[in-house]
Amino acid sequence: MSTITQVAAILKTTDKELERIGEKILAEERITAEEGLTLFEKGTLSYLGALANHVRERRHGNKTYFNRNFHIEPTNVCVFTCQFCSYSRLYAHRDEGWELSQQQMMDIVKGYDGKPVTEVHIVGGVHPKMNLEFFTELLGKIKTHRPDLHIKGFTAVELDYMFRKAKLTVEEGMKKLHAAGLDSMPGGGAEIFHPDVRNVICADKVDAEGWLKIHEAAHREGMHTNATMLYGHIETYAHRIDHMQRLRDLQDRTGGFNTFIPLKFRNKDNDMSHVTESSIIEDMKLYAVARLYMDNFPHLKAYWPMLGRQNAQLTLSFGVNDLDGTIDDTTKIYSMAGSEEQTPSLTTAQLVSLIKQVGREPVERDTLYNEIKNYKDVDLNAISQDPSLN
Ligand code: V47
Ligand code: SF4
Repeated sequence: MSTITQVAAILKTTDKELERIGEKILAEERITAEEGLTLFEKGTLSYLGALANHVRERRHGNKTYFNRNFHIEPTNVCVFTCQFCSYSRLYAHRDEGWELSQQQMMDIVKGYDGKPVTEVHIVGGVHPKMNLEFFTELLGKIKTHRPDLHIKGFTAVELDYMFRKAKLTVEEGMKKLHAAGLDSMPGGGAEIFHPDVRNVICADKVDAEGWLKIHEAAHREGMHTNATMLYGHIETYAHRIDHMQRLRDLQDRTGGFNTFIPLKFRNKDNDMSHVTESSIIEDMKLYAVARLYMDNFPHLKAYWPMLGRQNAQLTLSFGVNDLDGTIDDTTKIYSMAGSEEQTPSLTTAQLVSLIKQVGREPVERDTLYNEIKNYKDVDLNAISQDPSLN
């Protein structure tokens, strides 16, 4: 059955309100905040999944993107006290954490010499001594060593702190980092924008307006950025819609966002351990509504280290068209919060086969979604025996 027939069949069996929203989506009309809320409240998994899959295939066909990247986490020492964070150590307890020197970070970069990675993702805690100067120097060193490596770095939370300490405006700070070699920004630190939730889970870091202002400045500088949403804790459906609405509004103004990345709250070893994690069904519904609501975001990403590999495969039927990357990493932010993925690293062959196993077309991309290689017709045995893909 084609997607269209499938969707049509489902639309017939549901209530009038859902049917009307579904028809709007099929006609490529934007849905309102109220309609988004209705999808969360009344949409069944199969209904939302069929619609989201239709939209995903309308945009991207069967393509599922990934990139070859590695992460650097400069420190887990952090001046902030986000309740959901299992990873940070306060400055007063910095002996329990780690702080990498520029040399140590350059050693990590040099460890990838000759390997076909295209991106380094740099993100960590907010350390009071790792300032704008420290990071502009680091960016310069990375670019001198490997000019073609795309540097995606720093959440709006880290930048807000750095710019304020350096007494620079957001625009001035962003120009400086861009000139030093920063190519784009990841989407972290967004959490839930609504103050009723933000003031409970991460009261002391940059607020919604500050986060959005930094991303807007990056877009005006000609850089692309991502946006996240930490979901599945104390927020309501209305808070999720409010969050997505603010992002959709900014995207209407700038067009600078590449990817929306819902991040599932994990509850191990943090101050929100009493909060039950969301079910897989709720996770899939969230991905589907995100695909339907964020109509001006080209890409929807599932971050497999947090969801687990099989659930990440499942999201590919609920609107997702990107699985981040091979990551090859010592990333601790999720393993410390209870993710199944204790060693978040996949070879290219493993990632390609995960995507192929669910009938999708693996496409290696760079950070800006330029296609590097389509693996549709590549034999899995050939991939696993190719040393450059391990
Ligand atoms: O902002 C922290 C999240 C984010 C927990 O842009 C948690 O490509 C779940 O933003 N349970 C940082 N999540 C990571 C991030 C990211 C990751 C991958 C790709 C990109 C991208 C961005 O991690 C934080 C916070 O929302 N986080 N603790 C937790 N217990
Ligand atoms: Fe610091 Fe980020 Fe953890 Fe918040 S989530 S405490 S800003 S490392």
